[in-house]
Amino acid sequence: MVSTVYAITLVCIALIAAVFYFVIANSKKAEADYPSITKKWYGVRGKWFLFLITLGLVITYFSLSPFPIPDQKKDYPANDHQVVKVGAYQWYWTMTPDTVEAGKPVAFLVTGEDVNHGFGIYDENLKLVGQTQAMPGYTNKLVHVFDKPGKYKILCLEYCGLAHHAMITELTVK
Ligand SMILES: [Cu+2]
Repeated sequence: MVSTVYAITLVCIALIAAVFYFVIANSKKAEADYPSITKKWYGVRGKWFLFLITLGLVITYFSLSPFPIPDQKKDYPANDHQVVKVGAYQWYWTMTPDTVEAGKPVAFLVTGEDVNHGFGIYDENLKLVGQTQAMPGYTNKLVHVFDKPGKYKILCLEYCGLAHHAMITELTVK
């Protein structure tokens, strides 16, 4: 068995060496053909580049509209939003109120009270439905409409110290 593997290894090494030899031996000859090849393929490369840029812009436009981040300069007044104030601490959340209604927009005003945290809302199947950063000195706004009533979990999305994993609370959607 060992000698068979040894023989196969030797054959493979010889094959790879032969490929290297072939490429090196033919690289000199091919240099004469370069001008005609480069003239043709540089044109193709330019068009391909433009195509990729255009494709990237189209994909970006359609995957980001509607833009998922709400306007941070806007106020989200309590008369047409359910406003929930969220504070992130090492290692717990404060959330007032902790119950909202389904079908109406909820504006979460999220801040970090000590270090950076990540405010993540998960549904009952632990699928992420919305998230924003919780940063000291800033109030980040997250607007979400809950389609389904239920118990949603709030988890921290940014490692913030020893008990990061224990930063769990619950949001009730009626
Ligand atoms: Cu945290």
